[in-house]
Amino acid sequence: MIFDKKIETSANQTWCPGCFNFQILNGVKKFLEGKNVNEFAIVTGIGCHAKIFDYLNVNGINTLHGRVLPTCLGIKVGNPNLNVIGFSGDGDAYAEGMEHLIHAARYNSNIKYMVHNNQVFALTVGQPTPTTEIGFKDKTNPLGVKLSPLNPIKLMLASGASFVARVFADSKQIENILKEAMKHKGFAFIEVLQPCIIFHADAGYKEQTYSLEEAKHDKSSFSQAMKKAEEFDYNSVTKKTKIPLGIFYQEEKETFEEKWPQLVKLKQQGKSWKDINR
Ligand SMILES: Cc1ncc(C[n+]2csc(CCOP(=O)(O)OP(=O)(O)O)c2C)c(N)n1
Ligand code: SF4
Ligand SMILES: [Mg+2]
Repeated sequence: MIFDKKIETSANQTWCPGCFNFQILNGVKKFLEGKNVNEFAIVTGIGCHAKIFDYLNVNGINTLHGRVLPTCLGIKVGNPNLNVIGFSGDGDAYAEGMEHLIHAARYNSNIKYMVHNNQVFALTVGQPTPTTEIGFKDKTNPLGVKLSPLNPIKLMLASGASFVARVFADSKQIENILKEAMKHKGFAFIEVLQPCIIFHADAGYKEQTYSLEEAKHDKSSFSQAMKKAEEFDYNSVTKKTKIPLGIFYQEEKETFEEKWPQLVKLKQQGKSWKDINR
């Protein structure tokens, strides 16, 4: 079946009016238009971000909180021909699912992964996550967050990810980065700055962003990528803050699937792993 313009399901969309998740949904829909539905699988975690699962007419799994990446890997190993796209929240990816994130970068399976980073556990009404800024207050942290935020871009670079990108929750940026990620052979990590208008408002992030491509950033240079990653520390935004967007780093290297070419061959023959030992 080829996607027509109605990629959406009839599910009632329950994001808050004006939520930036709508921008992400629209970007993904644009990216999927005209493509074959049978070639895709999507996986989501638990949280506001995960509702995207209900709104896209694509097969997949709305999995457990923090378990998007192992679920993606399971699908990919089960059918290496599928284009697998995972969607997580920042809590999902950087708290509950942190161990999987590091190993996904190491494994370099050919899966694409988008993190909706709103710097809060939004669905559970706004507790701080590992990327929440110092000073953020809520009922669970009445004295304010004291810990420095994690920098996921630096973490992904250090973990060996072969494609590391950040975009703002803008439908055009989502569509474009998905196109680039899909062309990439290997694990593609895409962080999306997605303000939560209820629990973590857009404190002027968009205004402080700039394009790495326009700044002529060399995405093949690991040291340049690290320098660019350090420009934004996820703390409060001021007029001096610079937030680079685009591809920080891209490298061609052997994928998880290529390490076991027998797997792909077996699948092509309609056989499974069990047949190896027969
Ligand atoms: C293992 C586990 N821990 C905690 C929860 C409760 N829980 C459900 S949604 C959620 C917040 C999700 O936050 P995030 O991943 O950032 O997604 P967002 O809602 O911000 O899109 C939490 C903590 C859960 N369902 N499972
Ligand atoms: S709580 Fe925040 S992330 Fe969740 S739907 Fe509302 S605006 Fe969007
Ligand atoms: Mg969140």
